[in-house]
Amino acid sequence: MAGGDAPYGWIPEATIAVQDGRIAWVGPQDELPDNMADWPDQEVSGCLVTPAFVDCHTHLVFGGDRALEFEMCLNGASYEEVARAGGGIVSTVRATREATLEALVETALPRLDALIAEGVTTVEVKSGYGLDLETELNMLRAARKLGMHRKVTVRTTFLGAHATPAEYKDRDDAYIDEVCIPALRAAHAEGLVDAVDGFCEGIAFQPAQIERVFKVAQDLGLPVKLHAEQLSHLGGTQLAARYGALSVDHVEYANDEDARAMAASGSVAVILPGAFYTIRETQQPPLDSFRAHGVPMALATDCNPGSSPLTSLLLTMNMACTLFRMTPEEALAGVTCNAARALGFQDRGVIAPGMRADLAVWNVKTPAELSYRIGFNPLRSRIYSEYAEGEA
Ligand code: DI6
Ligand code: FE
Repeated sequence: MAGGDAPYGWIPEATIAVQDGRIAWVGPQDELPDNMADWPDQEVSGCLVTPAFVDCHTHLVFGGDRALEFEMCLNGASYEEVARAGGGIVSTVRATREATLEALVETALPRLDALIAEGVTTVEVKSGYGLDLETELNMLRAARKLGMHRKVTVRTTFLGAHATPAEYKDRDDAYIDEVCIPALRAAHAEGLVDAVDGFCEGIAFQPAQIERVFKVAQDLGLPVKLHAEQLSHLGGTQLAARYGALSVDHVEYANDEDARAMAASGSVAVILPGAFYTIRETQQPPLDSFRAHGVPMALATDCNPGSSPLTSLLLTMNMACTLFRMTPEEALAGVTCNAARALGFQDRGVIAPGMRADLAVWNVKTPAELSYRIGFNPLRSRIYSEYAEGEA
């Protein structure tokens, strides 16, 4: 599987030459350059090699879980009753504030291991369940530690503008100015932030409030991304495009004008079927508009304890195809090259010379099998190129 004109960029009977952790050459095995012919080789027959997977949108680090809330809802409780009973994001905030840094790492590792078991080598992890300065920093410290405990690349995203905490009830603006922005500055000063995100939604923050956070991100030289148009159309996508966002995520309620703006800004549409499925949303993201305007589409688990307790990119691919009619070729690009682009990486997600040798070897005959199966993991092996220094 490499960049090229064939569907999926597929090269049958291919050879991939690797040197110092990077792809040196890829092509039909009978065209291997002579100067590489005596390189040590590893024969893998009857399988498919793809770029290793990238999960570009996760909330992997958090305290507690929301299983009880799940049960309450299925026993007929309304979202409001759940919230009054202390459920929702608020309950995760409480558990996350009570957790030690070590506990945040220990509870996230099994979720990360589930992703790694399906060929993931790069994962994005957001803050957003602390909603006070120290806990937001602790979440990002925990995210950084995940990359020391496992052979993966971790990208961190500051999401202080995820929700307004109870102590700032009905004082959203004060929370943005007194907690969110100071926490962003402190996290950046500690080297904990690779990008800045926000939740632009009626139940969270208005575009003008998000823009105050984006202005600080811009001053700090940090790229932005945004949870936008998930439950309604608030105009977050246009704001994100104005700030050249790496990605706009969820986008169920985005429209053709939004797709046009994203194409102009080079933003990636990150499609999150796990949340659509869990909250039983009915509005589908405008895939035809993204296709028509050439907006790259990525897929991610959005792993979080409330709206998407999902730790499988393979199932995410199947959901995107079955629920949104994404093609298997789009789905594979969605968890490789487009997901890498949503994180600002240019050195992974494609098997091509100069790219990191982050690879996944699958016991399948065709790439479509990766999206076709439900709850089956055909991974044979995962190759993480820890020797590839820096970016290409
Ligand atoms: N959108 C979502 O669906 C999650 N956050 C967001 O910005 C919800 C997170 C949770 O319910 O814990
Ligand atoms: Fe999310």
